[in-house]
Amino acid sequence: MATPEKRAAQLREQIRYHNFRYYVLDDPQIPDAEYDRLMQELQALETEHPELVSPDSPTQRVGAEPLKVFGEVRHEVPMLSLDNAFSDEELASFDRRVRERLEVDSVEYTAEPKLDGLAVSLLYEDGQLVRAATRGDGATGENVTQNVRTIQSIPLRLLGNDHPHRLEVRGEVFISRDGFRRLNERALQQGQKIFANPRNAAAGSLRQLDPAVTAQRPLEIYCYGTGLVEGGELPGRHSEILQQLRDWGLRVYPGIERVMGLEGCVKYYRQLEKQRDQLAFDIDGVVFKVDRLDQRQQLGFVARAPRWAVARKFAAQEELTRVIDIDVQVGRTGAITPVARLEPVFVGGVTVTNATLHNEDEVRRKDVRVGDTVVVRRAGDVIPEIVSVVKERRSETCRSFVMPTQCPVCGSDIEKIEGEAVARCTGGLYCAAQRREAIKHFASRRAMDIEGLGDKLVDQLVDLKLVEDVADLYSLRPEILAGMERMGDKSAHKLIAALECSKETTLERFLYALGIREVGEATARTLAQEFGDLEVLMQASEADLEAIHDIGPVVARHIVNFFQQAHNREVIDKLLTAGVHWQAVTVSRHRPLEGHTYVITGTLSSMTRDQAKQGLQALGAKVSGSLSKKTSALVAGDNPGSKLDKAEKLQVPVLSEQDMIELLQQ
Ligand code: 9MJ
Repeated sequence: MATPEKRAAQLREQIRYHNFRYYVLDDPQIPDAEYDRLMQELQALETEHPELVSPDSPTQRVGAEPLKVFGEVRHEVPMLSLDNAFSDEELASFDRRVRERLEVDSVEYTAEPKLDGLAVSLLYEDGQLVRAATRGDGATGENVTQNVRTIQSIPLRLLGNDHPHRLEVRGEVFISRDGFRRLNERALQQGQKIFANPRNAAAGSLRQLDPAVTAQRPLEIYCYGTGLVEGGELPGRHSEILQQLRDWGLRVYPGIERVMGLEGCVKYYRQLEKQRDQLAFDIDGVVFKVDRLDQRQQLGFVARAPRWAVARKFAAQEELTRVIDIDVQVGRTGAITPVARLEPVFVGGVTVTNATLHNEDEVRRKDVRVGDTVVVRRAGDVIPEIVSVVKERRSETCRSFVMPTQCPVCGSDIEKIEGEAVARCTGGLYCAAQRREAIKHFASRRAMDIEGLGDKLVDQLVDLKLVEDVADLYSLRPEILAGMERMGDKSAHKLIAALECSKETTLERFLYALGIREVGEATARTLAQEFGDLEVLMQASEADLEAIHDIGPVVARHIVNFFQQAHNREVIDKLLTAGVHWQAVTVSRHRPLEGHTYVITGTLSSMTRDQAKQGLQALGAKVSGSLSKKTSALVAGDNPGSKLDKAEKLQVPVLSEQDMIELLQQ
């Protein structure tokens, strides 16, 4: 007779294996009743011998107490998002860029369905699931470990014993169409709110504070990649890594294929598009990824998406509805956008009541009139738009849109500059609509990240003149906030805490938050890195700004204009006085390689290509992936490939690794 300890281990091993057959392979080997008996025996053993319970025991999926809030997880390897391709042409450009950068004629891709769920990161240490997190903004996500543990298709312990010491697996958590239907049926029976679509249901379920609730939700996963890998190695191709993940008991979509070149991608896409409605779950496109990891490394990434992958989105979903009215919205920079108010219509998983018409020219081009029957499209999570008018259904009473000459919010003149598509309200921050939008932008996640300051609240604060500029936010008092609609004592105090917390920021976030025209996140970062100091930037001339790579005359003028306005300087002063602060940014002023462009090829022996790149950039150089006559020099490591020949043809100087090191040490 086995000892209780041995028997428990045996049972766990068996249950783990049958879980894998059932949830991952969808191919159970034993009847449910037999599985239940194994589970009951293990539960009985663990009740009798609590010291035998281990966190990765199959009985321990719902163990934890409800949380108050989710903790934060910083992703050690950022979770990138994907660039989209909305047409075959865009897919072809992606493939062309990849081939050009790699200097090859054809590339092998893996093709996988693009699930419409939530990206998650699963961290395994020595084969045990130790942490799970949502993607969040890609840099930081929420710790949802205890919820993820309740998802049966996610192993608490990997099969086999040849895993890296630390392995981060990434995938999409979702709810199948059938699961979604059952979930909503149950909600209806219990008089609860129903979910709009499977994606919302999955998001809502994963972000439950009580894991016992999550455990009741039919969440599933498909894994599609890895992040951090330490103490071990993975194969050199994405397709092989996916196979390895399957072997470790992780659930990977079985229909993922390796395809050759653009032609292979298009063929896979067409096939899946046809099968889309027969799949058990919603997908919104196909993801193509360069299969060879060495090629991926060579391609790198831009902003928040890798250069080696693209999501080819399916055609948008469309429905018919009627235009009830056309009026205009005033944006943060005064841009006047005509908006069609629609009879509510369910399209792409949500009820749509408004659609943007972009600008006056667009209204004319599409000839949309009040009363028209129109095709509305909602593609993925993109803003709904009117595709076309069904002219056959137009009646005599349909009325054309007239662009107002005065701002509907503040009454200031609307001006349209020759050659520009957009008309603007000239009211600036006198206009309540512009103030409102400026405040929303200031508070937004990627700017000052003030949690709990929602759009509706900003509207009230501006309407009641409690907040006239962004700095006024920091003098709000909890008693006042608590009196607002849909606010209470608790949320008021939470918001005050969030405001307090937002005061500690970075120069780049602060610059972005100010909402200077044409200064997006990337420009804000460049400005922070180049100037390092707000005061210095505020004194900069257009010429100083234009001297910076990436900043053109229009942006430079907007920046100088912004800081020249006394009003803006006052607001900045008020913000700093309120306690908004950031850590000093160190800038490298020694930029001897400014204006030079380098290309690096081949394998370096004393550093990685990334390190070399950073070294050159720190001295002001640009590092590019492709050679041209304008390239200052090619740095060639071992096995340099065709770039070396090309450099010789173009008469571009070639540096050895040693030459580059000497350059860096200058
Ligand atoms: C989805 N959503 O199905 C990726 N994804 O890869 C697949 N998402 C992804 N891959 C890198 N299949 C970033 C995101």
